[in-house]
Amino acid sequence: FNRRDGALVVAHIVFAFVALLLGGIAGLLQSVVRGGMYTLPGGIGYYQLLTAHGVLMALVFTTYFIIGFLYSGVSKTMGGELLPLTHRLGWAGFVLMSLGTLIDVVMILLNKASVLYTFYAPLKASPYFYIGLALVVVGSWLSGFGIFYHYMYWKKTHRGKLSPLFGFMAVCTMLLWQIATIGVAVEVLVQLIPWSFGWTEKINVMLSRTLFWYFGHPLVYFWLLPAYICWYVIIPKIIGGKIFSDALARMSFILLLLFSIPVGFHHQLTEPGISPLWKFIQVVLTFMVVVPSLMTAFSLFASFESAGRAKGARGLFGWVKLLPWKDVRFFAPFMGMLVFIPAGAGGIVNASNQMNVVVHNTLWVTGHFHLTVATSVALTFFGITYWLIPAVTNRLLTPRINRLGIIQTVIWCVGMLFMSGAMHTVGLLGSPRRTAYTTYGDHPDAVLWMPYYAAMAIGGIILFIALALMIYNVVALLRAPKGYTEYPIGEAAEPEEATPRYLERWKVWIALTVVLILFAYTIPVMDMFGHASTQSPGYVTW
Ligand code: HAS
Repeated sequence: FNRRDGALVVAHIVFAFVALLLGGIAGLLQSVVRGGMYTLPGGIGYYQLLTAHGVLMALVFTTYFIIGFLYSGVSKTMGGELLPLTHRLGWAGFVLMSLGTLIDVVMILLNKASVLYTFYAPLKASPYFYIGLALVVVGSWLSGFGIFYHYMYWKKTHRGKLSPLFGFMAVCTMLLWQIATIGVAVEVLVQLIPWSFGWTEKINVMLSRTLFWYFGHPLVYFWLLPAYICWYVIIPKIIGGKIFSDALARMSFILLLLFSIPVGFHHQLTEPGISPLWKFIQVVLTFMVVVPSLMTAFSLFASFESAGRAKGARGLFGWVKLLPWKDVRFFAPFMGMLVFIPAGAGGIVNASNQMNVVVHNTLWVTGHFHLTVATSVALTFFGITYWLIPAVTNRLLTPRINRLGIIQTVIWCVGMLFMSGAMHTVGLLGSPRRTAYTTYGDHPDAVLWMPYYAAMAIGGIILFIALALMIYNVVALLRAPKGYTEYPIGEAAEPEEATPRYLERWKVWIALTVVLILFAYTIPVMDMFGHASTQSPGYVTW
């Protein structure tokens, strides 16, 4: 692997894991606080911890890991090295994002930004927190431009050729990100910064929440798509098989680009100020975005089965035995896939208008995203780490680290079973999310929730042990003996010609995405202006 590019990739991955460790400490503390087992010392607030946990794990860990991973794959599959401009943009993005992250962490530690990772109004943070966020977004745009530039150059120099699947998917992921972050950039620059500096007295809360969720939902697919890259492109190689269909894989990414943005209202189904018609339309679009995930499930099963049958597997499920269960590069992402089945089903529950009323703002939702992002996505990223770090640093994934990786995956799943299982159940019993430990004056309903909180805390402790082991593994990988580790890229089962070229007509896909966004948002957003009741002076959290 190109050494110069390897340094850029490793910088992102190491930063990601440092954020994960710090966020994990906050997570551990808050699970024991919520379980009533521990009281925070020195005036540290529950919401302060919750903000640190969400920002560091859900926003910082993911974004750094994803950009590092995408840059590695672009370098590997599109020419063997990054173009000088792409490389420079990658580093510029890294520096800007890191500056922003540093400012944000300081603000959170000073308790001047306990506004949770969703940071919409009316909770108000220090303006510097929002400035930090803006730097992170602009930095990530630079990194995205680097990938676009590299891809366009590749297309120009390979006229008529289909781009490598990894490169195509990297472009799609960053395109989704660029379009989605426009919403949050507008919210931060036009609404939050002027308001937190005191230049404007009041803020339009509905608009702030809407702009956030315009970004917030595609954000979860920005986390998911790189995991899908691993499932579609990397895993077939690791299991000794082929990518079931290059065309299907590209089509599922395009569908995710089209349908993951105009659906933010499914986070706002209980909010007044948005007409039921537009909520209904966005719920329908939400069900459309489930389709590419079902296609992915189909394609994965097909890849697994074909690989097994090619090796002589018999019977309906004989191929299951032939999967490389002892290889952490497969096992960790596989557990992610397995968990994604109930996790996705939970998402469909959330998206169903009537059932959303039952689960909204309860711990069920917290349970849902600990299965999706904190298990399916996180375990896949861990699985990638085991070969990515050695591949880009020219080191070996030793049998010992592989073994520890399998143990790490199992502990993570056990911890999550306790934690997320308890969250889902107690959520159905009505326990609210985002509330400091409370028995509501020993109200009988709240007392019933106590054993579930204890299970959540036990899960949190087990998860922290798994996290500590993961950090140990990352350090071990960085210091592993020198040698060659493969960067696994799968090949399509069908010849390249089978993939229709219209899948790379980006102008058409971007135009359709914009049309869908305008359709889903124009009228409801116009409705949000002029409602005096949506203007709030805000709530300062410190
Ligand atoms: Fe979600 C809330 C709906 C997917 C993350 N979601 C959240 C929040 C987060 C989040 C962070 O409609 C909370 C935000 C907050 O703080 O308020 N979600 C969905 C739907 C899907 C979905 C319909 N969510 C995700 C993913 C996430 C994520 C992915 C992160 C990565 N979600 C919602 C809704 C809410 C919500 C509402 C708001 C709730 C409220 O009221 O606040 C779908 O995309 C899910 C589709 C998935 C599938 C599963 C396919 C299965 C596959 C695996 C195959 C396995 C194999 C292995 C092959 C249909 C691909 C098996 C092999 C063997 C041998 C057995």
